[in-house]
Amino acid sequence: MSETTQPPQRKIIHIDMDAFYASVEQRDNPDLRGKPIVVGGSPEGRGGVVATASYEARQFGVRSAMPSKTALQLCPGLIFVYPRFAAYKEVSRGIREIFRRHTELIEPLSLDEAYLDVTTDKLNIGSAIAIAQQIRQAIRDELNLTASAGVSVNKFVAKIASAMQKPDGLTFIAPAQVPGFMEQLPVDKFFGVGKVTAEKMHKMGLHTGAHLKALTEDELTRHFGKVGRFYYNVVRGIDNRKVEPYRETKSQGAEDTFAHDLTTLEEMNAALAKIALVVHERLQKSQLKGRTLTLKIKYHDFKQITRNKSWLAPVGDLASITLAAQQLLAATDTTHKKIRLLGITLSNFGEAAPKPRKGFNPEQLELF
Ligand code: TTP
Ligand code: MG
Repeated sequence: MSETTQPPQRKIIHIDMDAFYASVEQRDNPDLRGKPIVVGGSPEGRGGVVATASYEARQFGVRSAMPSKTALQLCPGLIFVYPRFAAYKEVSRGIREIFRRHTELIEPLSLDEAYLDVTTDKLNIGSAIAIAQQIRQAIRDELNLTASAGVSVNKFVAKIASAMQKPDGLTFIAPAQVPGFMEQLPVDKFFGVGKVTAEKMHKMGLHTGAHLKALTEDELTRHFGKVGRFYYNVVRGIDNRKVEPYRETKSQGAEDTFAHDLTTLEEMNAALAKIALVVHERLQKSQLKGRTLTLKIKYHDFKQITRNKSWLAPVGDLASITLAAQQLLAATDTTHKKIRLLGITLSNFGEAAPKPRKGFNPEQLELF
């Protein structure tokens, strides 16, 4: 690749709602505003952990994932609120709609958090800082909530930046600042998860990005495995992970092209039973059930037809899938035409929940 084909420097925004569940509760119930509240857990302090705390409660040291009992000890007047997930999902849809005004390159990490790539933006605003401000303003005006934003050249820096001036803040780390920013970063912050890794680093005398930068790529991979290479790059401000939009699974299926064309109904039914097994397994993995089954038939002359069956309630069990496919097949002309391919697809899933991808786990990353 010649130097002139270098892609432009990316503009990445990370947006994260402030005290998300708690803020939604305070928005919807004026009695809770300005007060220390938590969502989740139990007021008797008998059990359970809190999901999140309002910023008023955080002043007492109350935090996410803290046992209710501890939270109550820190803040005796603490108000416990039962979660309303439907309301949080609704807000989540709302913020995504706002993001979509500027880009389709949106990667949600959870209900309240997403990366946006605005290297090019729909409204030609050009400035990632201006876009982030407009998004924050729209969230305030239209949803009556606040969000914090981090703006920089890659995902890693943008995510850390968004937490730096919470709540209701925007932090921009300019390209020229990125190397210095990474060098001063404490390793624990740096690696988000990995308490164990952070401890290991501390024991090795590694406390900041600068310490990591002093190690060679070989040394880093020797001590930390494959992810060492990620560390090597990211500490130099290099994080080429793309913003990958979450795409909802619209259909799930499998098909088989046969070595010899099938001529008898018996063979065809046996082939469908095998394909149904694969489809069933895939549906189970993605935890989906479909209301429509489509059978695809390709004949030896390459002509292709499809037949559908729909149910009122979603279907995902092997027997129903196999039977429906075989019934659809039986209703076609199977006596005069040889078949070279059969396929089964399930679709019409309704609303599928996005896979939880909360947090940053470098162990699971595709490394450059
Ligand atoms: P976060 O964005 O981590 O936290 P937050 O939005 O409450 O606060 P802030 O970003 O201002 O620091 O998580 C978003 C929501 O996810 C949070 O409101 C509740 C839920 N959550 C849990 O249920 N358990 C947890 O351990 C965490 C961290 C979050
Ligand atoms: Mg948040």
